[in-house]
Amino acid sequence: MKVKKMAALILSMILAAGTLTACGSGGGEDVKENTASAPEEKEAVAEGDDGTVYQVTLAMPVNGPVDEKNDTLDYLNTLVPGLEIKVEGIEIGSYWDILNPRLASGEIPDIIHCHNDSMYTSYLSQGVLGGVSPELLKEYMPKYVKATEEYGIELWSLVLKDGMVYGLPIMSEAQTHPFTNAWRGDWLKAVGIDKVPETVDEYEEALTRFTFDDPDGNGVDDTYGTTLRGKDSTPYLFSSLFGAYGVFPSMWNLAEDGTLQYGIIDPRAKEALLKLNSWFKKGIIDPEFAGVDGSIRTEKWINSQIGMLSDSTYYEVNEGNSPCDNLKALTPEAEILRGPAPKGPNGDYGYINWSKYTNRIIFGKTLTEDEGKLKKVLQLLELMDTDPEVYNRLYYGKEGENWKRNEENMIVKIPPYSDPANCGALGTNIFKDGGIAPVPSVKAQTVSEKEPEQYKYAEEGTMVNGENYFGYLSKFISDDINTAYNAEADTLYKKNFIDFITGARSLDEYDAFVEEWLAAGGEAYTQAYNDCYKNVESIMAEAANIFK
Ligand SMILES: [Ca+2]
Repeated sequence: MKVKKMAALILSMILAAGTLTACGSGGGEDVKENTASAPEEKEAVAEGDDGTVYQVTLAMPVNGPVDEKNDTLDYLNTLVPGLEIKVEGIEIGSYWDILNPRLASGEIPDIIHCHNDSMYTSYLSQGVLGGVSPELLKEYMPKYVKATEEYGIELWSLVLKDGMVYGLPIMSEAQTHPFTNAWRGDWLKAVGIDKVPETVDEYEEALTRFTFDDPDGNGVDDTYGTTLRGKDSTPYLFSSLFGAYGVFPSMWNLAEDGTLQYGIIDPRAKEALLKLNSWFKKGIIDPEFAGVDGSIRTEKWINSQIGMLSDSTYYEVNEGNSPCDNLKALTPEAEILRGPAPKGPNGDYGYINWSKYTNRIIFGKTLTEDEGKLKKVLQLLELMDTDPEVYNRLYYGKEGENWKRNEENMIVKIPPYSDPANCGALGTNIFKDGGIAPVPSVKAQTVSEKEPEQYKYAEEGTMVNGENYFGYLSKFISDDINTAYNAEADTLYKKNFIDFITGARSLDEYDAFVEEWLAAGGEAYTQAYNDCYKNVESIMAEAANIFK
């Protein structure tokens, strides 16, 4: 029987509360909807060359205070003469709840940050959005278009319909290599292991010793090797272990006949489950894992209840993030090491990666209806997204006053601006939780020079490259198909995977489970996915053709 670390838990909760305050949701309703209007004084906004001042509205999700008059907005209004910009910073948790009724009533922002695929398809079909011709985009946003050529020109398929462009695809290189397992280096040393585990067998040995050899040296049997996100991320749970057997269960594989097949169909998924089931029986996986979500997982790590953080992002364990700072606040001697995905019996290994296709900035039809306004806004977006000086000013404030570069050449905020709660008057919270669509080179000059070292394991292995697994196709699948699949087949899949790991269902019945999944909607979904694959290929070809 494991002893619960009550004192540690309580301290963690206090720390978490402190972090919340520090992150500054700014206290409830005042951030619900911060409408930051341009200042009333007319001299703040210059007339454009056509003698007109166009009103422009940006809708952005925010998670911190944005004062009505703020420095970022004042600066934004100086960038392109003839634009008077209004920013609607809407609290991220209620973003769609607030936007949807407004759009339905015809109150449409000109620029909308869109991190929800189904909202995009829904707005598009409702006629809320406006399309821009690719020629106009190329003329007014040449640097942005050039950056997409380098990143992957097919990206435009995310915002393309019938030859018109309904927004900007956001480029996010970090999404193409996010995951890396993290280890407690001090625990490895304490149990006599002198290197970060690299194979399935070495993982098993370390997790076993973490469970039974008192790695924290307190004389109490109170630790496990690891926990898994059985509650909120079953399809991606310990994906690197599945990778060791050559298959990611919830990704798609191109079969020899040219069709896409869901990972769970591949019998190698069963091999990985057999291994996980044996580890569960051995007691080296947290027995509570079925109820563990992302935040409980992090809490167990912070409280030193587990020694390996699976499916962790490489940046999650950096200084400035809770899995690093809160762990070290409780256990100052804790050492965090990143490591490779476990190598399996046939030499396969690798972490899952999301694809390069991520979110969108979308255009309201109010923007595209007036070409004079549209041209100026495209110029504005070009400046915001491709000029590092403009980007840094909008996202961080003034150099030397609000931010500086550290020894790794990374942008760090100067206190008190490191706390978003103190940035209401500065206005930098406007773009902090969503933002516009900076090109990769602009984003790259803000991060640590050590980043490539931190994500190197995510790019290693035989299983890498998110595009190889077609997960991005769900961005193009209609809502009703996704909903129908999620209602039955996907629920059945998640329940059975947990049961196979715990042994509640025998893995002798794996083939029967696959049949049940197919019958419950898996087969129809596979067909829809394959149909989508064929369509998307032509949309991508069109995108590449238009923008080349
Ligand atoms: Ca112990």
